[in-house]
Amino acid sequence: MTTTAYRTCPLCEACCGLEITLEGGRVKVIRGDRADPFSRGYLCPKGTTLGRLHDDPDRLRRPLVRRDGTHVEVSWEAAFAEVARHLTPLLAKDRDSVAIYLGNPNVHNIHAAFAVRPLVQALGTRNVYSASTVDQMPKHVSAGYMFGHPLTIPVPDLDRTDHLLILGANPVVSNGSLATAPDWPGRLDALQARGGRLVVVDPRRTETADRADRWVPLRPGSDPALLLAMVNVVFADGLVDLGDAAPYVVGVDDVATAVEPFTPEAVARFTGVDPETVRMLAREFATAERAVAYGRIGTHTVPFGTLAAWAVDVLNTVTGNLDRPGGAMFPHAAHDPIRRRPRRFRTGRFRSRVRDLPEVLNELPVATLADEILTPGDGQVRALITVAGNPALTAPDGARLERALSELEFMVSVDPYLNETTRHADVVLPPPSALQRPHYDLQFQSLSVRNFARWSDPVLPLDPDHPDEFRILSRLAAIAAGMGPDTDVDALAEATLASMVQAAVADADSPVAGRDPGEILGMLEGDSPFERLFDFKVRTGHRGDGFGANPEGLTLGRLKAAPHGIDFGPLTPRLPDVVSDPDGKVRLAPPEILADLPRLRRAAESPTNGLRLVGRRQLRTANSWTHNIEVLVKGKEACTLQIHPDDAARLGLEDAAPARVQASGGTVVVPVEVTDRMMPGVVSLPYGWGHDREGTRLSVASRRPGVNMNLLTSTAEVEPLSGVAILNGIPVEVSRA
Ligand SMILES: Nc1nc2c(c(=O)[nH]1)N[C@H]1C(S)=C(S)[C@@H](COP(=O)(O)OP(=O)(O)OC[C@H]3O[C@@H](n4cnc5c(=O)[nH]c(N)nc54)[C@H](O)[C@@H]3O)O[C@H]1N2
Ligand SMILES: Nc1nc2c(c(=O)[nH]1)N[C@H]1C(S)=C(S)[C@@H](COP(=O)(O)OP(=O)(O)OC[C@H]3O[C@@H](n4cnc5c(=O)[nH]c(N)nc54)[C@H](O)[C@@H]3O)O[C@H]1N2
Ligand code: SF4
Ligand SMILES: [Mo]
Repeated sequence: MTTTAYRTCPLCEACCGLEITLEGGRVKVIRGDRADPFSRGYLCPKGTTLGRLHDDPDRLRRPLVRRDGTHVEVSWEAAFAEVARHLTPLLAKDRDSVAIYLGNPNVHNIHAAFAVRPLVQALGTRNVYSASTVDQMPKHVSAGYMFGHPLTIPVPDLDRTDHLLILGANPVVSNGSLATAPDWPGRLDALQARGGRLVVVDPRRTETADRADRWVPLRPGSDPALLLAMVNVVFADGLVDLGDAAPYVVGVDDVATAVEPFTPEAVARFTGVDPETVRMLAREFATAERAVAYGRIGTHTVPFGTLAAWAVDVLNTVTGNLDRPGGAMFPHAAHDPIRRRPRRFRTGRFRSRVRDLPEVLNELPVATLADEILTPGDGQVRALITVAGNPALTAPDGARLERALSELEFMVSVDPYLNETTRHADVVLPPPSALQRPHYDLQFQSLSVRNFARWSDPVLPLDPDHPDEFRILSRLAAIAAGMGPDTDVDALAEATLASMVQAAVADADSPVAGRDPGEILGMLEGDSPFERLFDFKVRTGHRGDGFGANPEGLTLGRLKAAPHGIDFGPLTPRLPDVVSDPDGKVRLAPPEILADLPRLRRAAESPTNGLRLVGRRQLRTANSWTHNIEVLVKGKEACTLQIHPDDAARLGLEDAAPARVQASGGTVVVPVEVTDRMMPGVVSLPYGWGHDREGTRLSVASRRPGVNMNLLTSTAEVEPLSGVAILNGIPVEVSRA
């Protein structure tokens, strides 16, 4: 029997709607869902492989426990008992002795979105790490200081802008990040078709730069200097105009003073961009009807990541493009609470033990995880939980991190694969596949270029005896809370729900303020405690039905009745509503950020020469983990060192021949790809490769391993404001191998 199901793709931030044809309970074909109002049928090659990921024989179906060095299958009961046996005494003695690492797929997983926070709370450890500190943390920090909340991140209004300036992002390949938009290629075409301009700043002439009206190569790590020089020109030319945002913004004069030293001439040697180009970029941007700057990975995972994240929003603001159509706007997720409490953002509420690095968003930099494991003393990390993460390949200095993992007393991983990281685990708890869980984008609705909501029911049923990921994580939380391995997690979730309802009826800002908790509980929809928790969240959100307060509003049932998703239209201006700083203002010149400017000035005054390494993403792979799907990795060698022809000639390197790449972190040998895509002086390696380890179960990936570029990155330095690792602009030496 042939059936059709609709589901959001969980593999990247574009959140495409998929149409999945099933035959006899197996996925036959996956296409883009043309009835989806947001993605309109778009998908990329990865989206077609969810069935293959589900059917992958290497995907774990049963828990593994390590016995005498090899992983053997055990029952769920035995696996959880093993976890409890090891974690309970460690936690009883010192909660900080157990660390947790949360990887990227958590943000695409509604079960994790609900279950991870209770797990972290139950652990009560300071040693919380995540992929955010190899990714977007600088943007959270700058948003926190500027707008009051680290999740108040403005996104480019892609569909209405006339001038899009992209720095350090390649959305034609990555499909975008911190800017959810299915079909970036189509949306960029539309921009140019309506007469708009696309400018790309990147040391590599990327697939996005190929479509641009102008490609501006720059030296890695220098984006904030370029952006501040542009702001300098905007002030010098009298082009400052804050538009409708003016009443809500403070600190414009401080910015004017702060950018004075950053003239186009002063930063030219550092950025490699000549002053006339900077002036032209600034004037084009400031005089465009509607313009927006957008920066991503290449601007964040660098020594001045927070300054770059901030400078992007400063440029948008002083040119009148903050919170206006075609500029940088604030999405409004359907489940957002009706009112957000004002608070003042700060970091450093606690610090890491070994290197004294500040906490940011209640977590510590993953760059220091190995230090915490390997350095003896009080508070040493002895056990690690990983959930959907592969830090052995994705964190800096992977070799040292792997050594640290091998020295742990105990490690448990919630992960569907036995890979470079989980091979170190004593217990591996595999979740069901993505097609076996529901989907709803709790995070990406807040980063989306249109307001939308889409719920997807599971496409395939759970396998007998296989708990869903919500229950797996809840059971870990119960163990961490000292309740033992056999807790009834459904009863636990119902109890959590009851206390959430109690809190809501007592909260004057809640749409259910003053109501009878029993009545609210009785009205909840959903077939499982998880669904009821979700229903409660959506119905108390600003588009929710408020349990009768807003009868036309959303409920789980209404979302289920709209499998293609619901489009709430383009973004609308909402600055006064989103600024959650206690004084209700956007702080354009946060002192915490300005304090880092002297460091940038010093770097700009004495730029260093030498080859620099940057990373790149590839359309057919997602971070480090879809490499076990044959159709995604077959064909031409993908893991190559891209280098400009002049550099290759100078170093005696030939196309396709192996080169040795050396950095302070380590050495790799990798085939060369000579290409004028690279600017001279900069080389590029893809990231996510290095599948050549013993003890994994990745039969396809291990045949085409590539090299791990994070063998070259170092943990010696982190970006001081956000703790993000330095993954781009790495000094390297390249020679023939
Ligand atoms: N040099 C360099 N390093 C980088 C980057 C770079 O550009 N250059 N990029 C950084 C960025 S942006 C990121 S986000 C990080 C990513 O870093 P990580 O999150 O550590 O890495 P992923 O490759 O996304 O690993 C995902 C893991 O989750 C597992 N998984 C997949 N689906 C599920 C699921 O449904 N449930 C569970 N429990 N597990 C699942 C996979 O098997 C895999 O082990 O890497 C960072 N590292
Ligand atoms: N196909 C695919 N899509 C993905 C992913 C994937 O692995 N594969 N990963 C997903 C994840 S987790 C994320 S976070 C997003 C990331 O999405 P993007 O931010 O678009 O990531 P990249 O494609 O790595 O693009 C980073 C660009 O920065 C450039 N760059 C490096 N250093 C500098 C610098 O100092 N300045 C400037 N201006 N540019 C620099 C690089 O040359 C590269 O072109 O992609 C997501 N989408
Ligand atoms: S762009 Fe590709 S990987 Fe990303 S959501 Fe769409 S189909 Fe999935
Ligand atoms: Mo990421």
